[in-house]
Amino acid sequence: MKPNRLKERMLANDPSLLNGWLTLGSVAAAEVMSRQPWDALTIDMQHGLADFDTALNMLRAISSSEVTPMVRVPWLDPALIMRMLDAGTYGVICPMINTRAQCEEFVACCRYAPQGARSFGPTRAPLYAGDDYWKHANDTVLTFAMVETRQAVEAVDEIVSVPGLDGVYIGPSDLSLTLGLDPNAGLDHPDLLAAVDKIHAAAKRAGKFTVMHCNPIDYAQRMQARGFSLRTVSNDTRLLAMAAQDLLRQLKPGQA
Ligand code: 3PY
Ligand code: MG
Repeated sequence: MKPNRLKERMLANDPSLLNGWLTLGSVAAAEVMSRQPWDALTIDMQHGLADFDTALNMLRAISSSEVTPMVRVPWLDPALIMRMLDAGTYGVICPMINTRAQCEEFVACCRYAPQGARSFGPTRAPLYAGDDYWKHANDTVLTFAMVETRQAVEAVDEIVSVPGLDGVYIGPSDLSLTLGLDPNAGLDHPDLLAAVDKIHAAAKRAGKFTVMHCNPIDYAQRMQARGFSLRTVSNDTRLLAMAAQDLLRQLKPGQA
């Protein structure tokens, strides 16, 4: 089976790993992004614009490069999680995991028996991964539970102890909301940072990876010192808008 380069680099504790975030639901944007030296690219099916067919074609675009393809599914929905796995994603990020039972259900969806309850029928995955996909998928495909609520922070030790879970993915915007903070402006609030540090410490104690979602680029720089396994930085929509703004500021000073 084609190795999961992201997993290999995370296991090697490479501190520089970056994940790009695809919200536009655009195959062309996914293809362009996959030609940049990201370590992983994630198709956001929760808040992004991709439906199943588009996400499938985005996976095809990404997997014609060396970048590891991942998907954030819209919810803890076994049917869609298993379809995205069959479509060949090498990582699944599941939002709003608040309890150990939800985490167990999520991981079971991603693992073939005897470890889990994933149904067999990997239609596209072997075309990308190789014919022995089914034998090695359990150890290769990454599972990340999003810890992004006050409730999840309180249950974090139970969540991270689920066997087969590879790591936690911290969503600072939802976490801010449930802590009573501004989801855009509260990113450096001490209460949020204390919750982030608690999640990170629990994951480390359990031997799991931690991924931090960083929308602003300078936030990703500030977060590097905290030693996350992977940082998600910005997204395709923002990058396009920022590049256009920068161009217009140069060519139409005073107007943009
Ligand atoms: C959050 O910050 O809540 C996220 O889900 C990141 O996309
Ligand atoms: Mg969220």
